[in-house]
Amino acid sequence: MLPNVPDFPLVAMGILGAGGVISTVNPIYTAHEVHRQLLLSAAKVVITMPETMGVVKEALKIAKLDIPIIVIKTNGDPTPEGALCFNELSEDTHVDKSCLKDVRRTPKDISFMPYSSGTTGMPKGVELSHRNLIANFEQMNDINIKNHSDTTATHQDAVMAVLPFFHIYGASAIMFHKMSVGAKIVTMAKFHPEKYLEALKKFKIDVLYVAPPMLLLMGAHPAGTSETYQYLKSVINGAAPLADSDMRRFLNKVKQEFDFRQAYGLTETSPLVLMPPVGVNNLSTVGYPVSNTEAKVVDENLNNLGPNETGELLVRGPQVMIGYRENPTANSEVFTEDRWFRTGDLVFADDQGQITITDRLKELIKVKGFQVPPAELEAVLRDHPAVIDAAVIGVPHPTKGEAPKAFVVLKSGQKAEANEIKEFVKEKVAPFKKIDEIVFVNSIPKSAAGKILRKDLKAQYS
Ligand code: 4UV
Repeated sequence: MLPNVPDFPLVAMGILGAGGVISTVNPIYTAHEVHRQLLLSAAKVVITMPETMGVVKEALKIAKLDIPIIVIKTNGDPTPEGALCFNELSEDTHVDKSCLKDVRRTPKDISFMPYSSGTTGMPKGVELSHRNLIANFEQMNDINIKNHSDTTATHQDAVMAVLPFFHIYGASAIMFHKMSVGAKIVTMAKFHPEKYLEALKKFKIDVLYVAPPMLLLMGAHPAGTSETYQYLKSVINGAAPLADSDMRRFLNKVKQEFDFRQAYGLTETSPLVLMPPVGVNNLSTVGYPVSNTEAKVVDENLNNLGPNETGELLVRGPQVMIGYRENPTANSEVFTEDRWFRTGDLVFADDQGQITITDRLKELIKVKGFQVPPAELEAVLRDHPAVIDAAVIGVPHPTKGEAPKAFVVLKSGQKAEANEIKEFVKEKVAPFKKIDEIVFVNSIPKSAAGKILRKDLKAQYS
């Protein structure tokens, strides 16, 4: 449970070296959110900052767990009570190495377990094996990301790591992959527009990974000039759909030639599955399947569709997760019998097989590229004493991409203000998940099987 600090990769590689599994947690999560992940992942130790130690302690209490906490200190403050200090542990040269176990792992062993809600329901542990990740790094190399991050005798590429390492994008594409190709990683623990723009110039950042809100900011912020972007060689956008206008505004600011491409991926696919080759002309496409990856577009009955027909994207390849941890029901929903993985995204492929993402079939909401699972917010809403039922959908938002909108049914005879319910939710979830708008309704539209008919809500209220 860490922000992007330089110790993060040390912790990550240390866990792998000790034969452990890394499960990352957003450091702005509440105790309510953290306790769930602690239990689901059967955590053995928590590594965090002194600032978030209180939340971790509370989460451990709710989860009735008693496991060690290790803190990373960025100043000389004393180590908080009840914690071990990472900095002291890693500087201890008197460790008796003979007590370290000889760790043997196979490519099939789990290495990384971030959380994703997938197509439906609550966040689930995504089991990624060593092979999944290594395969994806090779696929990234193959699509020419490597050419932009080669370390030579005279040059070392510099990559900005502001996208969080706790999310698959920052963890895999930036932290692990960039270490594997010898690039320099410049970490930024908290996003601050001016400092970020200044850092691009100061550290001569030439490889940049962004999500749409960052590109929007880079195009519009007065502190971002062509000088700010003078070292850029490669910019890759992913995690959410990018508005054409935001992309154009940014491209107009950069006055030299550089490689701009959109990549598509998911937590469940380590993440990269689609990316255009260098020199793509069509900037809104996410290109073709990366090497050793199969992709197909299907209708609701899983029948293959032809070129320019929109349907769900299914993929198969060595980067596709082992499965959701201890969740056979969710696994049977996302994997077909012949192991095609259902992405829950609507796409079409043109005559050349070049793919464009058009919409999301799954219920997941993406706020600034971060996952907000409606089921999670609905569960919190139903915990409110005056609420009997609730449904949450994503609606377009000018800066965040999407924002959660809730439909709430009150218990008969009960009264509650929208603001009070919003506050109730705010206390239980991280700030980016907060509900933007609440609409009181008499009932939630549901299928015969009891599934919320989000499409109907969207059609009626969006
Ligand atoms: O599971 P997740 O939160 O994972 C991600 C991963 C993003 C990427 C993208 C390119 C990379 O090179 C990389 O390393 C990491 O966000 O959310 C997965 C969902 O996000 C949407 C889509 O709905 C996925 O199912 N999404 C991801 N990339 C794009 C996108 C994109 N380029 N355009 C539109 N939607």
